Amino acid sequence: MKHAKLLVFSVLLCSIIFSSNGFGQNPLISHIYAADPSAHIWPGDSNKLWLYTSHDVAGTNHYATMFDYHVFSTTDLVNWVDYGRVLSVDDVDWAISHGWAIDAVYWHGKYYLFFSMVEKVSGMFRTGIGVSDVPQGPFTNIGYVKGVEWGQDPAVFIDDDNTPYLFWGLEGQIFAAKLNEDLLSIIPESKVELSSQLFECFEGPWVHKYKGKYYLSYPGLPKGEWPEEMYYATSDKPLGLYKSQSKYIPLFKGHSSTNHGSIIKYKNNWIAFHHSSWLSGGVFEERSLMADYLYYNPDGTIKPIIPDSLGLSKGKPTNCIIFLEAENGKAAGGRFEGTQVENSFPGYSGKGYVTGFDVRRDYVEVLVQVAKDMKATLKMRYAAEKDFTADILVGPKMIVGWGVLKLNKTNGWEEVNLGEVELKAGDNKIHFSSRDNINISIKIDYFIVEPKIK
Ligand code: FUB
Repeated sequence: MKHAKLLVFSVLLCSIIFSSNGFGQNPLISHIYAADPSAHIWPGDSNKLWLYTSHDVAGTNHYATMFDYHVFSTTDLVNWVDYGRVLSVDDVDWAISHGWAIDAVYWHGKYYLFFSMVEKVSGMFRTGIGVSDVPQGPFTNIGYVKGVEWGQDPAVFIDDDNTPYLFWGLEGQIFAAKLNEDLLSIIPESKVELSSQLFECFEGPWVHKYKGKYYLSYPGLPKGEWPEEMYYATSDKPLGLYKSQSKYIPLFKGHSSTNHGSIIKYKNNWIAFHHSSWLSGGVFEERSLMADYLYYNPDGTIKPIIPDSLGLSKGKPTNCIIFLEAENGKAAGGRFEGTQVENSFPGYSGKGYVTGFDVRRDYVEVLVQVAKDMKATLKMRYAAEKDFTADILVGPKMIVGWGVLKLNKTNGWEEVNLGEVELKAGDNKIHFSSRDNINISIKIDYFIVEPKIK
């Protein structure tokens, strides 16, 4: 309780420090440190906005420990869903460390995650590719893009004629090339280095189109000095020549050492996603997601943004739940043992559920990642033929044992509120098993964690 009060106090303090307007929407997501947001709206659902992000590990003050990625979605810029871990260095056989910036693309019916990780054998950054049938992942590693060396900070841009381009950049250089149809390699003769056309450029390219022009935005180092600020350049063609414009997110209060962002039009508004250190409260610390409306001048130049805590919801309190599919297992940092994934229950329309809790040691486990110690409400969707007793343990390493719960039989699928749990900063597991299981069919569909931030 004391902790919860402290947390509420520090969130309020942040709002007061960064704006006089109380609750707002920056930082955009308050339960997890995340950075490098890539925003997308996928074909077929213009109502939903997706964010693909990297993840700063709680308690670290540098980027060498970055290990995994998250996906978020919203349909109203007020209520958000965090789908948990969607890929980690552990799931990428060729990689060893540095889960840095990412992007995603919908291509021929599948969703591809482009990510930067350091390769085991060479020690250099590669541009990895993961694939999923659904936008929220998890993603399965399928290799890396051939022809790209030191491939940090990928951004994929599909032009109106359906040509796929890859942009990437690191340490003062930004490159671009056409991708081959399978996305797994670039067309070497199309490769260009754009750095000399981009004032102060350092890394993190992103391309969007406005009124027929290509806008290449990127974090740059003013006069070669940290921290980064956000700049842009414009061109009539995706591969340049680009004309340098100006900064569109200059230094602001509570910036982090880096910035990195994406620009997208959603429901008739242009939005700039980026990051800061507002949630960790310091400079050069763990980063948090930011979003601000972006406006153009009549001549097509971008009006500089001064981030404020009102953000996209214009001060309306926002909400983000963590939605964890039981069947995702190891791909999302979870596990199951003795149980199996099925999807044949009559009337079930999801991807899968976990069943087969035949003996007490059979279990399903999901991973919950948060920035700080916090309380949360835990919900679960399940189906059971009879009343039963469950063991549900929540904590970093199961050390915060939480409960033996009597759960009722259900009438088909039911989502139930299991009560309040304590989460620790960093990785937590939710571990479910059943005590009295003989002849009982139990099916677990998903868990929902609702962090109590405000
Ligand atoms: O988040 C890790 C790295 O920091 C990114 O790849 C860079 O763009 C910078 O934001």
